Amino acid sequence: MRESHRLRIAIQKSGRLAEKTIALLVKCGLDFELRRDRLLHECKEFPVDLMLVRDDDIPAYVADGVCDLGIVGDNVIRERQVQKTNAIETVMPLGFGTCRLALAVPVAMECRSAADLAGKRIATSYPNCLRQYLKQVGVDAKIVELSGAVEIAPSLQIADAICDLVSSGATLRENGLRPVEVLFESQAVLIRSARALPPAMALDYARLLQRMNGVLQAAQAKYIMMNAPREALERIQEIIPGMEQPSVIPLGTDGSHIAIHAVARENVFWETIEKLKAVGASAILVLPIEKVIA
Ligand code: PRT
Ligand code: ZN
Repeated sequence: MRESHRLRIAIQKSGRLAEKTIALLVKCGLDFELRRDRLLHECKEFPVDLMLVRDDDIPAYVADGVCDLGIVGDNVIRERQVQKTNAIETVMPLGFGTCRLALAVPVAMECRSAADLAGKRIATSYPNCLRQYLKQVGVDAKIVELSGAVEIAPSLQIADAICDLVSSGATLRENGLRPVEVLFESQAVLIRSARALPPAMALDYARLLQRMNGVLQAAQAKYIMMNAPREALERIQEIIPGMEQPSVIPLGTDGSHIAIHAVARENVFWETIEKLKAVGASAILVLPIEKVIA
């Protein structure tokens, strides 16, 4: 058991999740000096230590209680299937690192669904997820386990198809492959150890979680201001996505025009602004929000 009463969070040292994980923690007010040659980083002003490790090791560190929290791709959790032991819990999705685990085949191969892969060889770094999926859909195929560069397996003729993470799809295209089935969608998630935290640490955890929620909600939300004819107010409330009760300020003395200030819980796209203009709104300002605390 650890002696320290500081929360310890396992995060990816370098790779696709590293930068956005750090950015999220900084927005939560954690202040630390990153040194890639160091494993543990103490945050100033908040009792949290960061442990920088390989993403594949994060579930085990959290499950074993070496760390209390972790930020890792849901795909890694699924593949490790650590959750089955009830040692870790997924707290919430974090909205970055989005990708999907997909089955893909050479463009020229006749294949419409997983069923057409019966008797074929499928290369993957996700053997557990693939095995479970093939069982679910009742397809009997041979799994060729590779630790990387899965996309070149068909051209090397060591497999007929692949099962790999896809985000933009460029890697598949560059290798003459096309997706046929999506096994699941994934993104970075916050995980925690299922063990109860000592009371002081539980309080720090609750504070950190509130900050994280505040940052994630703010990422979507926008503050919007505009002027409009008073009779357009109802239409405007219908147009703005997730708009809460707006502040309405009369303009001038005849009461015919108003200024509207409001928080939109969802992003405000150009289409929305065009609709607002069409009902008579003008001087429309859309501002980012840094934190949302209910
Ligand atoms: O060194 P370490 O072990 O920590 O890192 P790693 O090399 O194992 O993982 P890394 O950094 O590549 O990915 C970390 C996490 O990012 C993954 O576990 C996913 O949760 C998430 N993620 C999001 C992705 C992708 N998108 C992704 N596109 N992980 C990998 N890829 C790879 C994919 O395997 C394929 O080779 O990118 C290629 C496909 O990308 P597109 O954009 O061409 O489709
Ligand atoms: Zn890894």
